[in-house]
Order: sequence, then structure tokens, then C-alpha cells
Amino acid sequence: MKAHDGMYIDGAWRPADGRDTIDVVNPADEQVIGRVPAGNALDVDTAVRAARAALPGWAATPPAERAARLAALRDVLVERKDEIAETVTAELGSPPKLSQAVHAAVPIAVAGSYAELAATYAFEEKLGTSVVHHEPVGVVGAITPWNYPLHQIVAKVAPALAAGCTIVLKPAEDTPLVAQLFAEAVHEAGVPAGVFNLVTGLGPVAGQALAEHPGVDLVSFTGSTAVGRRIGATAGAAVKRVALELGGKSANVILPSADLARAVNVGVANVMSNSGQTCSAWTRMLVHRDQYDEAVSLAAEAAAKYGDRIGPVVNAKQRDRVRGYIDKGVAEGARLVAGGPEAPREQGYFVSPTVFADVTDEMTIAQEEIFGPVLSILRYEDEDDALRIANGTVYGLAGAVWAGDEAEAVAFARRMDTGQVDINGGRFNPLAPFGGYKQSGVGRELGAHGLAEYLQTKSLQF
Ligand code: TXE
Repeated sequence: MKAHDGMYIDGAWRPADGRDTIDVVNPADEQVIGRVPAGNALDVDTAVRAARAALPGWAATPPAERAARLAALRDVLVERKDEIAETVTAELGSPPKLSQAVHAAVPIAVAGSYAELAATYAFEEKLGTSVVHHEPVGVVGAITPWNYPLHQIVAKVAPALAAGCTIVLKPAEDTPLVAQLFAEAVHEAGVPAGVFNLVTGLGPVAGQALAEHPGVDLVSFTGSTAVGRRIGATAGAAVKRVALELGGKSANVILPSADLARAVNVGVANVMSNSGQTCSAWTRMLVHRDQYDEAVSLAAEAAAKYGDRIGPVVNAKQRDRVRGYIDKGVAEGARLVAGGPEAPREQGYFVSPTVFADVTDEMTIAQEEIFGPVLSILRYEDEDDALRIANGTVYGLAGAVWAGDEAEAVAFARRMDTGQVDINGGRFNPLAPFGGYKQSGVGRELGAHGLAEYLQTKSLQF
């Protein structure tokens, strides 16, 4: 695969200061497919300085022109859609169909939505006798994970560009190639030098240097709760803005009036898609005790059909982590009805689609984010019991409710402590805010709410 051996800083590919490199590995066959530089603190500093220097010019660029650059960026992503999908398949291991339909298509939709929002957003509003200006926060340090590698980048960079911020991106070390492709696209779209900068590197080195850099005004992070907590603490100590998109343990609540077979099948597909590496995945299925046995057999049957078609997980560490949770589920007394413990394969970081029945609320697999193709099915007695279980984790990112009638599902969803709920299946909407209640994070991404994260307000009093 094509890989740059430098960093994209101030509008050009420049040699890295650090001599270290990172091997990019295809998780399906464990072959090295590329090598990128591992940036150090000096590389981060060079990028932040470029972003600071470009800030006044980009912040003063009229929103209509920023919108035009975003529309051009969307167009380049459309032209290079196949290349994006192939790159994500190579470095993440996702099946080609998913790479096209989600990993390439969703960022294109999000870039398009921000091209429109930049043109139409009320950056200035009159409130009584005051005029309020919504101004860019400044230099953004964006740190992204590997699970939806391009989406996670675009969900931060597009609103930041729309707002008039400049950016330094540190993408995940497992998936830097699509980040390099994105930097090329930004360049082709005519975004001025220094507005967007890319530093590839390791989290504890380049990521940490970016999160701690005094020249960064806002850190936007998506990843593990452990790292997010530290980044939040660092930002708090420096009194700087921070946005955190962290883990989830979302509940899929199937009310007795729902179409059970559809709810179970869509629920299983939701967890297995992207090999379970989705922060909003509905990893806990909640079923009424009278329908429990039927739901379990439907779920077991659905999961068995997927096999290795779901693709591998991203690396050996994640595979071992997921397998560790499967072992724990067995040890704590949950009943395996699909998949389960297995020895590492000769090639590829595969984990079989796994379903646990008889999972109870206090089990580790019902509480902790597994981030693999593992579904837990829990039994509830009545609606209040379902709500207690649904709300009974430290997380609150997403969820789903199924019912025969939409109003019944909505009434339940309103009682859930979570940032997003899919009603009878739901569908992706790039304008709807996405983000967590409780320990799932701080702030929102996507749509106008996502744009607001990158703005600060100034009131002019008359
Ligand atoms: O995450 P990390 P990992 C969860 C999921 C998964 C677990 C571990 O449960 O199993 O996290 O994944 C950068 N300072 N999610 O280890 O380490 C790192 O380089 C600054 C949920 O891959 O948090 C990468 O760019 N940055 C999730 C990014 O943080 C640091 C998506 C995420 O990596 C850093 C991914 C540091 N000290 C994992 N250490 C979601 N919410 O979607 C690492 N990084």
C-alpha cells in the first residue's frame, strides 16, 4: 500500500524528526503492508506552530469560502471512494462491502453535511440588545482511534474546518494509511497550508505531546476511557476545552410488543458488524422472560451464520483482550450459545461471533466494554426491571428500543440515561448529535451540535 514517509505539515510532506517507524499490519493475514514515521514531541510542536500561524487567516476566511473547501473535500473523497475502502480493508481488516457502505460512505456524508452547515450556520446572532458572535476556539488537537478510521477523523476535522479552527491530527497507530490519504484529499481540496496538519505516531508519545501542548486550545479525543480520563485531567489542569468520546455498553431493549425475530436479527447484526468494534454497539440484549428462550435460539442461529465473514479484529492485543472477556463470561457462569473460547488461528486476528445467554447484570461481560463480536443476552421481569438493567452501567452512549408501537418505544427511550437511542432499528443521520451520558464522554459530534464544540461565544453589548 502507498505510504508517505513524512508528516503532512504546513501544506507539504516533510521528513519527521523522529527516526522511528510504525509497521502497518493487515489483521486478516498479519502481513506488513506499509510503514509510517512515528512522530515525536518535536514533530508535534512543528505541526502545532504551523496550525497557530494559519489560525488568523482561516478564522477570518468567510464561512462561504470555508464551506466551498469542505464541498471540494467531499468531492475528492467521493472520487477516491474505492481507494478509501481498499485502504480501510487492508489496515483494519473489514470486509470490502462494509468498507464501501460504511467506512467510505459515512465520512463522505459527514463532510457533505458540514459543507452545508458551514454555509448556513448562524455564526452571528442577535439576542435582545446584544450581538453574539460564535468564533473558532483556535487550534484543535484531534486524537482518533482505529475502529472507524476515516469517520473518526472526519467527525472532528470537518466541523473544526467549518468553525474556522486549525487542526493537528494524531490518528491511531493501527490505521495511519487512510489518515495519510485524507491529508492528500485535504490538500487536493485547496485547504490553505497549515490549516490541517497530520502527525502519525504512538499514543503515549505523539498523542500525549499533542494533548499536553500549550499551543492547543481544544483537545478532541475518541478512544478508551482510561486514556480519555487522563486527557480530561490534563485539559482540566490547563483550563482548556476538551471533547471526549469514550466507551459504551449499550442496551438493546426488546419490549414484549416488538417484532421479536426482527429485533433479535438486527440486534445481532449490529453487534457483529465491524467485528464488534463499535463504541455504540448494542452489546446487551434485554428480553422479557416469557420470550427469552425464543430470543436466545434466534440469536444463536443468527450469529452462527456470520462465521469469519465479519472479518478479524484489529490486532493481536485486541484479539487477546476479547478472548479474555469470553473466558471470563464462561468462568462467571454465563451460558455459551454461539462461538466461545478458541485457540489463536494460524493467520489473522479472528474471533468467532459469540453469544452468551443467562447473563446477569453484575457479570463482567454485562458491565465492561469488550469491543469484539460478543453479545450478552439478559432477562428482565417487567419494564421497570428492563430500565434498571439498561441504566445499570457506568456508560451511556447509545441504545435501542423495539416495540409494536413507536410511542411505546419513545416513552421507554426517554427514560434511558444515554445519548442516542434507535427506535425500532433507527438509521444513521449525519445531522443528529452523537455522544455520551455518564462516563461515555463529554461533548457531542456531528451536525450543528458537533460544530458548536469548536466555537466559543463572544457577546457584544449595546
Ligand atoms: O485505545 P486507545 P486502544 C476502547 C475499546 C478498546 C480499548 C482499547 O474498549 O478495546 O479502548 O483500544 C491514542 N495520550 N476504544 O488501546 O489507547 C492512540 O494512539 C494521548 C473505544 O486502541 O485509547 C489512539 O490514537 N493519546 C473507542 C487513540 O488514543 C493516546 C475506539 C485511541 O487509543 C495515549 C477505540 C496517550 N497517553 C478504542 N494513549 C471508541 N470510543 O470508539 C493512546 N493514545
